[in-house]
Amino acid sequence: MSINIEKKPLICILGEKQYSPSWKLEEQIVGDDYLQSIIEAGGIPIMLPYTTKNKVINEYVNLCDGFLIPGGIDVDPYCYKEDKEECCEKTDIDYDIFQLKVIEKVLRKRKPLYGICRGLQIINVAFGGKLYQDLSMANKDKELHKQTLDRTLSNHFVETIEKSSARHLFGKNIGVNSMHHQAIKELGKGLIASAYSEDGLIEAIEMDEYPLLAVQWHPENFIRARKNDMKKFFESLIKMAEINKEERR
Ligand SMILES: [Mn+2]
Repeated sequence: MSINIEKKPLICILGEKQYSPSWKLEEQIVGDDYLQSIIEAGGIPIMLPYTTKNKVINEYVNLCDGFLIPGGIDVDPYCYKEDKEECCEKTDIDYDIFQLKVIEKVLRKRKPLYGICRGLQIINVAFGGKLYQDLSMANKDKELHKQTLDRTLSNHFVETIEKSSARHLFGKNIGVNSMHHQAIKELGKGLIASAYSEDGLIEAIEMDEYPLLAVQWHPENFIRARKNDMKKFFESLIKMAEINKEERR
């Protein structure tokens, strides 16, 4: 059976480099839950390898119909004009530059852009926003947001704001998992905060009249546990990618 690429939208996920001690070489990876979620929601996942080469990024941005920035390491505070504090964990400025380039090019092409966890944070930074380098700097309970529970279980509630995409997809109150130690401190210009945690952190961002949605939690892990409420996040990305693809014809 052949896959009909004409019909299904191509969803680009940004890859990440990881050193493999057993093979003694660098590998590029994308988490399996992201890939499976995109497949289940009706898209074809494609990895954009971590590169800062404009030509390569342009080719992927032209090729793909929707873009997903996954979770990952901390964004270097240099990107939002702050000195790195000790509480900030591992960063990689080249990785940030790679993702910021992708975001800029995707926005210029007006293609759908979705983000998860670090994805939300780097999108916020791309719009000029700032982050808490650690939740201790926000006087928040770190355990509420960095759960010890299995990733397929929810750890706190979020409330979505009226008339937002987040409300439309998930309803007013949802239980979410939480694996972050950073969060949005200042919202980027042009972004809307569309969901808040019970202790007041921004847990979702979106834009008016642009297919952009990012969440601080990990919907992809719920899908593995067959909790299909979170599948709507991916179905929404694929729907936006389909609409965008149609409009370009
Ligand atoms: Mn959280």
